[in-house]
Amino acid sequence: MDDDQDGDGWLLAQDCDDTDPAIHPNQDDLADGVDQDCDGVMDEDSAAEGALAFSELFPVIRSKTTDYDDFLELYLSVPLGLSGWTLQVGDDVSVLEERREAPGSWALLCSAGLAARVPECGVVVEPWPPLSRLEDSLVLEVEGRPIASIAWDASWGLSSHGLQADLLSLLAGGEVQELAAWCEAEPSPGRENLACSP
Ligand SMILES: [Ca+2]
Ligand SMILES: [Ca+2]
Ligand SMILES: [Ca+2]
Ligand SMILES: [Ca+2]
Repeated sequence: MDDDQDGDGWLLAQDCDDTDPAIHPNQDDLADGVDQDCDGVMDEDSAAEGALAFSELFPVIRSKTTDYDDFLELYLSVPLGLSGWTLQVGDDVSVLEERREAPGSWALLCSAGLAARVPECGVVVEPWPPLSRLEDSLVLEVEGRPIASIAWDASWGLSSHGLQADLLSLLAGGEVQELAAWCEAEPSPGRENLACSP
């Protein structure tokens, strides 16, 4: 019986892909959405601060009627996988699980319930954090390293809509800006944000 089909020296029990010799527990985990080192956390060795940014926030608001209540959107400047990452909202810590690869540069983070209804939701956050506490900050971390963060700002004037980052400001100078121009907006989950009008 062949216990090491790909010949990388790791048996099936430790090798999370025994058909690919470039995947085993001794590998560096590259920024590519694949867990090369089989630890259940994606891309943790290569994710650098600023590699992604929050680009939309839609907390629960009772007056909203859209299907997309309560989601977060991230803009990814490199094709990072997010499984095993953590999201801190205030004192609450949740774990991310990627259900499908991000289409293009956008990752949509949802509760398990919303992900079951809305196919664009690619990353389940468990448990879904209470985003309605407007005084909180949101910090996305991998293995204790913060990669992206954002803090609620009262000047955003959150009322009947959610918030989006102005894409042109978010990517000013070719780099992802952490807290660029934000405005109230209709939801555009998993799609390019429109520019905030002046
Ligand atoms: Ca193997
Ligand atoms: Ca392997
Ligand atoms: Ca890993
Ligand atoms: Ca990887």
